Amino acid sequence: MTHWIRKGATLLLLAVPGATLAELGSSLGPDIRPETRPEGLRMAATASAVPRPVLRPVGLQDVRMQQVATSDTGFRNWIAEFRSRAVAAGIRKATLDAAFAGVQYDRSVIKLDRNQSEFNKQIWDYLDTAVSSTRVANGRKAMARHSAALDRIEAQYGVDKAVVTAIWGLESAFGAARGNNPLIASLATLAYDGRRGPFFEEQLIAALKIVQSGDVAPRAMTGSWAGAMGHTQFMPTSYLAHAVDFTGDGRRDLWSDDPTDALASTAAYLKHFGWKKGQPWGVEVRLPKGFDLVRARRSLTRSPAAWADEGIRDVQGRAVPNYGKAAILLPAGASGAAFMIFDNFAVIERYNKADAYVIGVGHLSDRLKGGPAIQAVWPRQHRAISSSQRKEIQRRLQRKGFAVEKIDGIIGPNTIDAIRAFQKSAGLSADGFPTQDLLTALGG
Ligand SMILES: [Ca+2]
Repeated sequence: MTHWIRKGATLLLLAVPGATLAELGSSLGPDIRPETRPEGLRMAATASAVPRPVLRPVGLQDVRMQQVATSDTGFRNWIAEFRSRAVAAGIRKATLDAAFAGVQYDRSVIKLDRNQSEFNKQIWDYLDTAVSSTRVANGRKAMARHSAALDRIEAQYGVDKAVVTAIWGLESAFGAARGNNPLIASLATLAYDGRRGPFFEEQLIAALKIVQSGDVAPRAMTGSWAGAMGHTQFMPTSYLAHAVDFTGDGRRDLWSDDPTDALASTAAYLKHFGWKKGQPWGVEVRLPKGFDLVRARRSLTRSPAAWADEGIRDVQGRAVPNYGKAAILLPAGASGAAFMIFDNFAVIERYNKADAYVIGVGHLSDRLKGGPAIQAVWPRQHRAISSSQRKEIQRRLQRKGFAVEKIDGIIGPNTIDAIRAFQKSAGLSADGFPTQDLLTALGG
């Protein structure tokens, strides 16, 4: 889990239209999903191997105006106050003494937190990295190396081992980039900083509970700068809720070289959120000419047979088997790939809500199993659009009378519907995808 998400904290947006917002923690990291997930998953951190589909916290501008607190004295005072809140939450004084020994305010963490790109990455650029030939090759080796553990994990949780391995690949490059920031210091710095203070304070309390449980020594508790831990980048609250000791040594160990507990914890997490055994995340499909693109939306689900009746087939021209109800997703709009996605797509979203991330995990898992690359050609001529351009699209839609709830630069379902309504009225393909061309078509 890498990305971050935080609760309540900020939302990040993704570039991909269908993608709505993911709250990620920060940009490249861990994830955690805020409110959608009770416990929050992780989000993560930056160190992850794959740049997360980018996200940028909403409200960054405001944040920049705030004075960044950097006073070490202020940090010390904050810790003193925090300790009483932690004690009230059940953390023993001895645990606090051990965990905070030598902890210092870490300016680099704040710098990373503020350093968010204004541009979202286009999905094809993200997938080039997320599912590169190197990652596929490394993933196949990792799967072979850990096949015994992965088979046992799949048997116990019913979650496709290739999906678990793919998450591992995106979160830490199969363990190569687990993050070596001291977790307590990073979380305390972010909690003190206050931009997403309550979220990070909750994570800090959870981290202290982990230390208190004896699963890991404070100094061995490392992670991404935003608090995502170990091979599959669990945030502390997700750890408390879902981590498992699969090796049977009495510790839920996400940090050591052996990824077994981390992989099992990820499978347990996906199972908890409703993974359906035997169901794919999605299947690349081709749409028939004349398909009404407004029907490509998450809220419209039909059986694969019903979609086949409309002429939707897999890339080999076959009807998709009946894996359960499915929606059609066009992550890059009218051009580029189309996917028939199933309920398991939403389960992977519990790791990171960005469409690009979920497709990255799903497609990498397919490739690990020997599947082919995505067949469609992406519209690589489309340049990424910035947050201010997304806001401008919303402003122009509003001016033309299309209902946009908020000018926030977040291309969520409401904005997508407004884009589609405009496109229909202008005789364009109603794919709801924000592009530079759309901005131009909307006029000044
Ligand atoms: Ca263990």
